[in-house]
Amino acid sequence: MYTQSFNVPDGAAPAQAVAAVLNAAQQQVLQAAQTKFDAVIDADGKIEPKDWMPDAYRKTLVRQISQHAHSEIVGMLPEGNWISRAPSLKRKAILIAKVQDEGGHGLYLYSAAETLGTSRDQMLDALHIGRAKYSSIFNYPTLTWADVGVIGWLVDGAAIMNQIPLCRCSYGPYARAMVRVCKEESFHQRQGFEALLAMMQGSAAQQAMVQDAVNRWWWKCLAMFGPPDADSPNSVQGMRWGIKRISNDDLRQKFVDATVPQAKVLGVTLPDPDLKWNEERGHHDYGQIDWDEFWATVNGNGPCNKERLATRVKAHEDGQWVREAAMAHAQKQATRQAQQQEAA
Ligand code: FAQ
Repeated sequence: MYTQSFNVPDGAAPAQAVAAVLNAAQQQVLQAAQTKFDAVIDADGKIEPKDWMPDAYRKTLVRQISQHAHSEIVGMLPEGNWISRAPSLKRKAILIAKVQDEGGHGLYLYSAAETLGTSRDQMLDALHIGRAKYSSIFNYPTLTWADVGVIGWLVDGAAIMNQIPLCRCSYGPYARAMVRVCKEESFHQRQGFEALLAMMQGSAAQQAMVQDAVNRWWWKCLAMFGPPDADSPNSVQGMRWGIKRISNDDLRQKFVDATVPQAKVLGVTLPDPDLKWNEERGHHDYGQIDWDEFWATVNGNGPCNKERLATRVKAHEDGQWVREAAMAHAQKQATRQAQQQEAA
C-alpha cells in the first residue's frame, strides 16, 4: 500500500488519472450506445423515447415535430375564419370537423415532441415570441369561400404527400402519430376537392372564384415542401437518420404529377406556362418558384404573419382560465384520493 502511495505524483494528477479512467469508461458506454442506435437506424427499426439517442437526433426531432405541431394549430386560422360564413349547413359541419381535426393533430404532435423531454410550454413560448417556425403556407389570406376548398385540395394534398413517408419515420411516437394524422388529412383533401367540384359545376362566377383561388395558392403550395434539395441544410442528416424518407424536390415532383390530372377533372388551369409533361423524365416539368418570397414569409414578413401570431397569442391568453380550472380540478381530485386512501 505504502509503496503505491509513494508512486502517486503530486497535486491534481491523481484526480486527473481517475477522471481519465472514468472518461474512458464513459466513452465506452457512449460508443456502445451509439453503435446500438446506428444498428437500429440501419435496420430501419424504431427509436423509442427511453432509448439512448444522439443529442443532435433529439434536437432535430424536437425542431421538426414542434414546427409541425405549430403548423397544425396556426393552420386552423385561415379556414377557421370561414366557419361562420360557410355557404350551407353541410359545408359548415364539414369545415368545423376539419378545423377541429387540425387542432387534434397539433395535440398529438406536441405530445410526441414532449416524449423527447421538451415541455409544451417551452414549445408554445417559442412560437409566441416568434422564434419557432411554422409552415409558410398559413401566412396567406383566405379571401373567398373557394380558398377553403383550395386549402383542402392543395394544402392538405401537399401535406399528405409530405406526411405519408413520415409514417415510416425512425422515431416511434412521431411515426405512430402520423398514421392517424394522414387518415384524417385524406378526408380533408377529398372534402376540398368535392367542394371545388360542386363550384366548378355551378355558375360562371363560382368557376371564376375557384380559378382565382387556384392561381393564388398554387405556387405557395409548391414552396411548402421546403427549399430545393441543394439548399436544404437539414436533408442529408434527416435522411441518414430515417426521419426524412423522400427529399423536398422529389416530394414536390410527386405532388405536381399527382395534381395535374386532378386539375383536369376539376376543369381548372394551374397557373404555370412552363408546366408540361416531359416524356424523357416521366414527370411534369414546372416553372421557377419564387424563393425570395418564400424566405420573406418564413422569416416573418408574409402577408399574415403578424396577424396569425397575434391571434394565437390571444387564444392562448384567453385559455389561461381553462388551464387553471383543469389544474385546480386535478389537484382537488388528487387530494380527495389521498384522503380516501388514508381513511381506508
Ligand atoms: N415553411 O433543411 P430544410 C399541414 C424551413 S402541416 C416554413 O429542408 P427540413 C396540415 C425548415 O424548417 C404542414 N419553414 O428543413 C394542415 C428549416 O428551418 P430550420 C407542415 C420551412 O426540416 C393542412 C429551413 O427551412 N408540415 O399543412 C418550410 O429538413 C391544412 C431549411 O429547410 C410539416 O411540418 C416551410 N414550408 O424539411 C393544417 C411536416 N420548409 O428549422 C391545417 C413535417 C422548410 O433549420 C390546414 N416537416 N422550412 O430553422 C417536414 O417534413 C420538414 O420539416 C420540412 C422541411 C419538409 C417542412
